[in-house]
Amino acid sequence: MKSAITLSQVPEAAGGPFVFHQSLPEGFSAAKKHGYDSVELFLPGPDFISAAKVKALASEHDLGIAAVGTGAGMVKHGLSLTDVDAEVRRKALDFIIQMIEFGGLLGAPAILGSMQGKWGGEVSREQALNWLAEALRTAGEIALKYNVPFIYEPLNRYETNLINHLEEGARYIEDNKLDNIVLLADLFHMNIEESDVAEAIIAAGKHTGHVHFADSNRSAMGFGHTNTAPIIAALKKVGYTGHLSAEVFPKPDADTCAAQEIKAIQRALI
Ligand code: LER
Ligand code: MN
Repeated sequence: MKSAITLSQVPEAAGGPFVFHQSLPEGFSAAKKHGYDSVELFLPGPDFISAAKVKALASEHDLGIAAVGTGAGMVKHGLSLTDVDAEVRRKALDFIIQMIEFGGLLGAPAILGSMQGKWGGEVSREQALNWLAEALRTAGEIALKYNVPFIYEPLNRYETNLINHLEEGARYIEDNKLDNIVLLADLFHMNIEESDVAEAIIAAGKHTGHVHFADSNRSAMGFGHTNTAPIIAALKKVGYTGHLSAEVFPKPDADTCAAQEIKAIQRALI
């Protein structure tokens, strides 16, 4: 398993669980200084910076790109794949496709988190899950052209009412015969929803493709009360070899947080 840390360039997400918010050159250099293998990027959109410039930064700092988030489509533009309005759904999918293509040029998968939206009002749960499956089918096909998967993230109940559990996500992928879709095990969401995080990872089996390595309070691992040993054992048991990525609050400050998280990742992987 490898380590990653989040770099955000989205002012609307300033209070969110992203560690470094300064310019990308400064963020890459901070990630390297702390000893991370890779960075995870949270950008305003696909045109914020060229993939070539990001590639140059990655190679200058000898860092990988673990993944690119798509949440700006929701926080900046209010786009969701399960919106009642077909035009909003179309724009949401278009935004996601462009982020897949941007990430694809970097060899990095894109993540679907908050842009999955919610069901309610005129939209039934069944309808929303059908729209989501259609969008995931398209996303998986496009990502395949770049030889990367597309990452679907079950979120806690306060952020979505679609899929809140990892195993539910695995069944959904299988029942809808979705190819090239992997799950994101965000340990913060799982701490809220799962009765046992390690067992949930084992139940989801081969489907986990990315991990947000956050403690119970969404601070750096070790600043909350998560017991990492059974979780790491579960990830090893299902053959997970991807990133443990620091999508956490920069508390008490970004540098202390980054230092704590890399220490926790290195200890967990011994
Ligand atoms: C995104 O990775 C995530 O975990 C969400 O909570 C953001 O809203
Ligand atoms: Mn997450």
